[in-house]
Amino acid sequence: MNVVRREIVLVGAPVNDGAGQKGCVMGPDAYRTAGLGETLKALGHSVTDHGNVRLVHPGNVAPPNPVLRNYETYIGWTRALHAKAADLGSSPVFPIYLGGDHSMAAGTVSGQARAAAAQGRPLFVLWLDAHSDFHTLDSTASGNLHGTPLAFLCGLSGFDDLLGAPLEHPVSPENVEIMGVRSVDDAEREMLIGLGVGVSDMRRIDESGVGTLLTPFLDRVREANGLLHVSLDVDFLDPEIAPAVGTTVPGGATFREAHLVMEMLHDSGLVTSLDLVELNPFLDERGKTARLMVDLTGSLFGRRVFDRPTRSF
Ligand SMILES: [Mn+2]
Repeated sequence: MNVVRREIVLVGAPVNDGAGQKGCVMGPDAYRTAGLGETLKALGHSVTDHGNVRLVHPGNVAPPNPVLRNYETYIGWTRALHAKAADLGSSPVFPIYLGGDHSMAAGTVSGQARAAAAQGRPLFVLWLDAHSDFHTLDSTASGNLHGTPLAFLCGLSGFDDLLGAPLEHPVSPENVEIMGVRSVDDAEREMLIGLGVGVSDMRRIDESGVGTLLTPFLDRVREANGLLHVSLDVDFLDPEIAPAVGTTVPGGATFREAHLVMEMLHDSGLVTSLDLVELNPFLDERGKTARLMVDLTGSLFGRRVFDRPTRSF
């Protein structure tokens, strides 16, 4: 096995207030229980667990839209995770952020983007998800803030409370590829098209295959000497194989499609940081989804899927 040894840092982000239901708070410990660290060590990498990041309370901030739920903790988590990611991004480690609902990516990705800018390199983002998470604070109808981080990260307006100032280093919308989507609201669709965000929905995956869709994106990252952040939402996967998520949408990525994405990402050598988000262990079936997410992470770090003994539960 030819694996480049990486210095991996695990960072727990027990964020739950962006989601519509409870359970993601247990995500980081479910990954630890499912053997994420051991899996990565067995592949020859070094692994350090930094434990869980703690929420920073921002004080009283009035939400700009009355429908928004837990606005203050969105701000608090964004600031705490931004600081952590900006710090880790400036050192030669590979951070894996263990979520936590997807609102955490407002902090992790903006922090990585800050660190990338300090190195003079563009940050690219691969967003593997059933949803585009591209609502603004005005356009969201549910008020669940895990539907907004990608709009914030692309520099859309209205998010200045999150870091207390306008986002200094937004991700260029054309450097974002959303893959696996099958549930997009009209307001999001308009903004995605208008800004030129790359979207590979499930129909395009059905028609072309993930390999054909992923290759040109990876080529662009390489040509730009970019850094690549991958944000993997459990609901990217088909709910048959990954039931532990509060926002299941039928018709998601299959076992092999998901592993192929991870294997291609590994072979590219381009990925520099990773979020594992939206795992809700309360909805899992005997750890099945947590183990699948760990296995997929293993593929991203060099494991090949070959025969394995049948598991007995
Ligand atoms: Mn998501």
